Amino acid sequence: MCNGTLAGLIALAILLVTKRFRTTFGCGMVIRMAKHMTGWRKLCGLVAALAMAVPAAAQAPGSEGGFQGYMQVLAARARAQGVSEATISRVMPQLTFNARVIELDRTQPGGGPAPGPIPAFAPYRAKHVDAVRITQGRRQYEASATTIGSIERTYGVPGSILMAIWGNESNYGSYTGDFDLFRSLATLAYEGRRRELFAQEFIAALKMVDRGVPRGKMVGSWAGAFGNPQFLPSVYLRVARDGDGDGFADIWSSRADTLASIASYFRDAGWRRGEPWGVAVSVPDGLNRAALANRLASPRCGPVFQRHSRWLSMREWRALGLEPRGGAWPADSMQATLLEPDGPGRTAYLLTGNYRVILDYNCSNFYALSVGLLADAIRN
Ligand SMILES: [Ca+2]
Repeated sequence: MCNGTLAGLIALAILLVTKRFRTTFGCGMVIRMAKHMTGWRKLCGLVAALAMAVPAAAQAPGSEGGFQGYMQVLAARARAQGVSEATISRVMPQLTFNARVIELDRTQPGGGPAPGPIPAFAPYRAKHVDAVRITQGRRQYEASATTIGSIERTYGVPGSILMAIWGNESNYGSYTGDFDLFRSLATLAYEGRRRELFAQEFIAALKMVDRGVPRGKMVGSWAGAFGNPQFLPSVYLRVARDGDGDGFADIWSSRADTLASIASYFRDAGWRRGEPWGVAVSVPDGLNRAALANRLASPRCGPVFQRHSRWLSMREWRALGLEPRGGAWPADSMQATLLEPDGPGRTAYLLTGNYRVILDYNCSNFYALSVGLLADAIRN
């Protein structure tokens, strides 16, 4: 059906007599199109032709008018959740739609066409666990040794893991993003692909300002993550900690605050003190993988967990002929799943419950393996 036909015809009549329309689009083209149509189809065709002639910004879903209307909805929700009027009126009236954010979102997994086959892990590892990142991690670790000791005692998370998260998220703070967070979050909420998620994060960001975080600090990635650990606003509100005792959880410029905040995240997500994240192993030829398949479907991050075997104890894995590639076996009773990221015959990993905590931070096997391997390299 052709909607808005009457309004379209009136607009068309006005435009047909304007010089601007004739020069930018050309009556001849519309008339040529109309000759091939009859009745309502002709009317629809004329209106469609008119629509093409109107600048895209005036009619696209990302229009400024629609965005500003949605801002009123978000402001009402924020008020209902106790955000102060001062913060709302300070932040919201200046916001505009950011088309670049939507462009970037559409290049993400889930934002465009279905992904192809899973790539090999080895090239990813070479890029993310490289000599420069290891050396920088060791240097940062040494510079923070006292702070790290205190954080390890308080939270039970190894400093090497904290370093590896920091290194993977922002290359130890060297890039943290320069998008205005409110503008990004409001745009992503308005666009609507994951509206509820981003609407909630937008309101959480307002609450951060209410809590005293300077407006100028609210800068980060296009997707709304910010600071050294690339937290989302709701994560900041939940776990950010003041590690250096100045009263402010400064995950943008304080190393102690950054590391304490990552440790706080990991403790909350269930990190078990004293346990490894996993161990690299060799798998014997002829291991019956079908018998080890995981038959549980995970409600969250399904494709990530699908690649893991079912849980067995280290003792059971040893009995099946697996061998650690350097280092010793973890405790016999510890449970682990098997992941062979590059298939049989290549390095495989036995992964503990602590690996799941890294996945909680960022649900990707390649990410979590890189964090674990970078942490091991920094520590050794
Ligand atoms: Ca602080």
